[in-house]
Amino acid sequence: RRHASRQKFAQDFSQCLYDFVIQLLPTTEELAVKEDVRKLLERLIRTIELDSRLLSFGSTANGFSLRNSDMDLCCLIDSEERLSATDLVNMLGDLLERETKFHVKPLPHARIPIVKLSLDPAPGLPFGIACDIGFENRLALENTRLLMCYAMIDPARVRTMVLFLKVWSKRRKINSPYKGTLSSYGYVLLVIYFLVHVKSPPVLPNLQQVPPLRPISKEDTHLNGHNIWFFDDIELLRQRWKSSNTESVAELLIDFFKYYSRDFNYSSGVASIRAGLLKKDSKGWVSEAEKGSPRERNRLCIEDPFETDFNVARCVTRDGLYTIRGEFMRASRILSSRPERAIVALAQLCE
Ligand code: 3AT
Ligand code: MG
Repeated sequence: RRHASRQKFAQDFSQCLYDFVIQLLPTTEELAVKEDVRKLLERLIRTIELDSRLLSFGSTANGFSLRNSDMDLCCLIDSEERLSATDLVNMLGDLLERETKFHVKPLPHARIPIVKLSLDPAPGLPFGIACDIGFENRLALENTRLLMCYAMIDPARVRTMVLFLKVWSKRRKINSPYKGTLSSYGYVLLVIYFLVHVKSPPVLPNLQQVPPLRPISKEDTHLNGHNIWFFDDIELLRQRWKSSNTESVAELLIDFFKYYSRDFNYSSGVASIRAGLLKKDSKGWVSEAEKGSPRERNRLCIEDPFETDFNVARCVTRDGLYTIRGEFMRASRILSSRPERAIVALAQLCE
């Protein structure tokens, strides 16, 4: 009877998750407005740099976008002689200020120089638009493409899990790197790590380890010294790769919360979607707090798939991690108590 009731709950909860996530997807109208904005900005940028392209990355491009999510744009310049990112940010800032209705905030001296733009809400655009434009951030375009490929292998389970966790982490207020918690990008990597390396049998293959169909040269696989190769022929992969894991999205989510509330070793482990579970020691990512520094860098360690010396979770503080783990435990508790109705569990989770 226990087993049957667990099955029943998982089935209902899966359906609730699908229904919940669907109504949070961006409308086609919103997507069209965003694409128009991208084109307009691209036209303007070309008056400064003729050979430039403006590409979308982040959630608008990887299939993990929620309604009203911000736009991440990256400007690529194909000409040989180009202005520095700092000059570009200043010039573009001035231009957009003059020519458009956007509120413009150039940040020429940030670690990655960007121009921040926003548009006030208007009829037909009830939440306005927030947009960041960066320059030459080719690694971000590649990691966006990697996440998109993972989403496409098993959209029903992967996208539903990721989108739910994004909403959940925002509602529970544990999705702001500026305040010591984790970025959306970090949560997505935790989900993929879990589906590739923790679940057995795995739900997803490791796209960075699938052998290439034909030999490829080093120039084709490296960007700024980082190996960015991954298997991206998704059509082929969908024909050949069939996961023998048949768990429902609800079962996977319940297990996800359980794993990150009690099984993942936060003090010594590094989650790497490229290489599985690694050790902080072996990457030299020991907590700076332990070395007597007030700056806390490596409480939670998530390796970037390409920039492997970069800890995506470096902004997570001791308190931030405590809060995040507390939230994983809370979610796990709610789901294991299996309330009478799945919809109640969902509402409680996102309270
Ligand atoms: P939202 O829908 O905006 O919440 P998102 O998927 O757009 O989620 P982010 O805004 O966190 O995710 O990040 C946008 C992209 O920027 C994702 C990734 O390509 C890049 N990025 C973000 N944070 C990092 C990071 N710490 N290291 C490397 N790339 C990053
Ligand atoms: Mg974003």
